Amino acid sequence: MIDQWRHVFKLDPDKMISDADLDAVCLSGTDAVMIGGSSGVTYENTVDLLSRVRQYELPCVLEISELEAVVPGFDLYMIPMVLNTRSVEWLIGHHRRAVERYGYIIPWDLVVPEGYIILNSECTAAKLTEAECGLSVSESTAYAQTADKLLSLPVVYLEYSGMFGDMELVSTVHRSLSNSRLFYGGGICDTETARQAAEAADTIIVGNIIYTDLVAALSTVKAIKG
Ligand code: 1GP
Repeated sequence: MIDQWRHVFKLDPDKMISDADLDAVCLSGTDAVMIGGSSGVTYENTVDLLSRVRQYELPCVLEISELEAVVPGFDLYMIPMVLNTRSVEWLIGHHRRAVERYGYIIPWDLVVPEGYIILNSECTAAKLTEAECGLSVSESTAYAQTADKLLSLPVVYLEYSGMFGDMELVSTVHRSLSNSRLFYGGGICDTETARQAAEAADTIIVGNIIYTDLVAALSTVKAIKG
């Protein structure tokens, strides 16, 4: 399923979205909706958002950041493993606890691990996971290749959440990958940033602009699909 995705909207269960805006997002022509956030994600707000998105036909996947907020009924479960964290917890620790507790009911065929490389030190995810963000191009590429060639992760995710990233770095990382798909997220806010990011990566993830300028958010789909 993820191999065809070029554009994904990421919705934060902790943020309000009206029915009309959600309707526009789900009918925009995007390839999927990903539900996830770095703070304030609960079982209740995740169930609520899933049931609203489920009224539409597009795939809806959960990016897990909070064990207590794992809800059944998603098409896929994306599992971030933060490669440039200083804490083993965010690389493998939380994952070990989740498997120990829920291993017997985990639908493994729906699980997609993502090798996260967080590059904006100001974003909530970077602070939460104690990510070492000041990476050079070669260090970022080496992390990506570790994910691709050593760990065989299906997705490498370059996360600049809140700022538009260095597209040369993204392109260089992209060229270094053999099998992993490259997701890019961060600061996509109009047709131009969407087009540039889509040229540099396989899949672009559009988040915050949905909540601040819906028309601009919808234009990011047209930029790469239309
Ligand atoms: C966040 O990568 C996504 O996890 C999207 O980032 O909110 O900056 O669009 P933005």
